[in-house]
Amino acid sequence: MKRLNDLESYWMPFTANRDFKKDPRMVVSADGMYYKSETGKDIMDSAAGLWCVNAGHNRPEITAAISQQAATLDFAPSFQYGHPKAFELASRVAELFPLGLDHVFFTNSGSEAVDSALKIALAYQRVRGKGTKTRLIGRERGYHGVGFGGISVGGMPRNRQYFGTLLAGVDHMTHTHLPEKNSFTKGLPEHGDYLADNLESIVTLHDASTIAAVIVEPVAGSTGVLPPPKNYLKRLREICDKHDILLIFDEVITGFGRLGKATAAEYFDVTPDIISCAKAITNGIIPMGAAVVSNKIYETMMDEADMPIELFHGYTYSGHPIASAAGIASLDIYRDEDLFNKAGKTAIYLENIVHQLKNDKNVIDIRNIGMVAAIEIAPRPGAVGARGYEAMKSAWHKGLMLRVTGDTLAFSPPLIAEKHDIDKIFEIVQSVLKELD
Ligand code: PXG
Repeated sequence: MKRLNDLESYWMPFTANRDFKKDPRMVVSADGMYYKSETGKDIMDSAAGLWCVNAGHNRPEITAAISQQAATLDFAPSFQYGHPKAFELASRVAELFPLGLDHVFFTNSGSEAVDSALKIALAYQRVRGKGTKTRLIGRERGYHGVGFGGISVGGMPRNRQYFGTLLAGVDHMTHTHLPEKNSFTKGLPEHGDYLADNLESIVTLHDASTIAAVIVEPVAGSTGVLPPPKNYLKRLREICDKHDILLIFDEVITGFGRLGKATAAEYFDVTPDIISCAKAITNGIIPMGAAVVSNKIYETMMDEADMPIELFHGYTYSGHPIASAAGIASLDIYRDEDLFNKAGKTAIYLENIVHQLKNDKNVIDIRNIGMVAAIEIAPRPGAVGARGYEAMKSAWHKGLMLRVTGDTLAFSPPLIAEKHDIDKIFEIVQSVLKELD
């Protein structure tokens, strides 16, 4: 007979299922900077959930907004009908995001936000009479979620290798990771802005008349935290402008304060044509994402579309009332607590503390920007990722939830983190590193 609640029924995402189920790491509640494990142990959250719980866990203002919304309007059809909260949240997001990016297309995740951004880029090119512009350009080591669009423009080999031929007409720029020149840089690497010129080579190869858009993470996250070389993003913007190519920033991680500003676009003073975002838009409490598009794109679609429905795209849950309520409540907290500025200040402390681990065992690089940092440890010969995985398991037993990608330990604490929280995270990390063989 099948056991109820055995661990086998749930096929966990991006997880070593077999190993997890032998020794589960289970959390049952959360508050502020901490989870509580099944056994009642406090577990410090060094990753803001999965880079999303920017205001910390269990914020009563957000839970109240959700329950009130659920009791008032639990669902509203998103096609051909509206409800006020989705419009309100869209205006609030537009206000926070760069000037000229004033239109918000809601999705339910970052993957959908990326796919929506790519589709909007293609539709825009077609509607304005540039229908040959169909190619999409991503970058090696990019992560843009797990939809077919996202893995096609993405540059993480394992996320692509089992999934067939993917989208046609995609090319990739080279990544910007230059450890031999830039290791242990605090903040933005000095070297590598010239790598933006790789886009010029791609344009020469395919011709600009075939390219719709370029998509990059302003700071690559999932691949192991790669801040862009100084000036790289500005150069990318210039090349896109020169060739009439749209620039998409995937800000699923960087959006809503992670770098100490509302967006990475603001932080780097580079305005893309579309921003995909998700995660912290609702403080992670309810799934939501968005593609935030320029006035030029939106107005072209509204003015030139040859059908009453200007864009044949959308989701049952686009702008869901409860997600919208959670989003508004989250943005209220970010504003009322001046959380993005606080993050900018704590980031300086984080930079200092994380780089103090430079001489610890196996550490081969440390990178940081805003409230994001990474410690890269040397792979064990013949077993890439093994040390990272063991570090994650060991940290759990020491009371720390640690995000690991390969042999890189990635840190993105909630933006409410105080100095003593940062101290505690890295005390635990140091003791993990000490014991790791
Ligand atoms: N774009 C970027 C830049 C992301 O980081 C997605 C798209 C996809 O979002 P969804 O909501 O579909 O998962 C992401 C997601 C990690 C980690 O620790 C990163 C993500 C998700 C889970 C774990 O590296 N990023």
